[in-house]
Amino acid sequence: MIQVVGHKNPDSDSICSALVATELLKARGLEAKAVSQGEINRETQFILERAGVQAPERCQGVAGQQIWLVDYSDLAQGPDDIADAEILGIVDHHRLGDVTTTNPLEAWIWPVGCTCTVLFNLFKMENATITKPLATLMMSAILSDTVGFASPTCTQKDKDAVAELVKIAEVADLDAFIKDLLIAKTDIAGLTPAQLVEKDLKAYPFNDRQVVVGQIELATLEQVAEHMEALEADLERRCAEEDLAFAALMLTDITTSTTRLLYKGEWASKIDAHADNGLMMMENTLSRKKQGWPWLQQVLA
Ligand SMILES: [Mn+2]
Repeated sequence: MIQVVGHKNPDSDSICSALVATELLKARGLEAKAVSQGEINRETQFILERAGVQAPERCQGVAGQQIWLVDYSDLAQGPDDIADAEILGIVDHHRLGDVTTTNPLEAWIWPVGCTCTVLFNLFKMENATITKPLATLMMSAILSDTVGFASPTCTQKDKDAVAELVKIAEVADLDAFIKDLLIAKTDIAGLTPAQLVEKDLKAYPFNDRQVVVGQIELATLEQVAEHMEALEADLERRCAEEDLAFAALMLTDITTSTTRLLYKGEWASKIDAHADNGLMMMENTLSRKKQGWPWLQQVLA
C-alpha cells in the first residue's frame, strides 16, 4: 500500500492533490491511499463537501513504507519518520527541497500555480479518467492556490486546466464558485491567536537556524485588527519555545494584494529598517512563495 502524503499543516492543494494522486496510482493498478498530516481547514472542508469526497485519514507514520509526496519536497514538511520511508514519487510546484532517495524515483515538479495542475496533465498523459469528484477537487485546489487566478504564481497551464475541469465538474457559474471558495478560505471566525498563527505556518531552515513564516488570507485586514498584539505575542512565544531565529506572519488582504507583516525574533531588527515604526506593510504581496519569502530571504541573509 503506497501512502500519498501532502505537507504538514495541510492546505487545500495538499489534501486535494493527495486524493487525486491516489486515484492516479490506482488507475495504474497500484494500491494506494491518501493521508493527511493535520486538521482539514474550512476551505478544504468546503471543497470536500462540494466534491462529495471523504477527507483522507490521518497519517500514522510512514517508516518502512512506500510513499509519494505531494505539494512539497522538504524533509521538514514531511512526516517525522520520513527518513525511514521509501519515496517512490513526488508531484510538486515548489522549489526543490532537500529530500534524497536511495532508489530512482518518479518526480513531476513544474513551475505552475498548483500541484493539481501537474496532476491534471498526468491524468491526460496517461488517459486516466477524470471523474466529476476528481475534477471538482483539482479545480478547487487550483483556484485556491492561485487565489482565483490573481496570484503571480498562476500560469497559463493553471488556467487551461481549470477551463477543462470546470466542464467535467459541471460548475455552471465559475465566478460564483470562486467567490464561495474565497469566503471559506478567509473564514477565521472563532479561531484563537495561536490557531491563526498555526493555520498556514511553514518552517524554513535558513543559515543553520530555523525560521517560520505563516500566512492568513483575509477579505480585509480588519478581520484581525483586535488580535494584533496577541498574534505578536504568539510569535514571540514560538521564538522562545522553539529556539527560532525569526517568526513572521503575513496578514494578506487577498482583495487588494496588500500584506501586513508581523515579525518577532533575534533577526527582527533586520526587518525594522524597512518598517515604519514597526508597521511593516508589503504592497502588491499576495504570494508567500513568490513574493513574501523571497523578499524575507534577501533581508534576513
Ligand atoms: Mn500547492
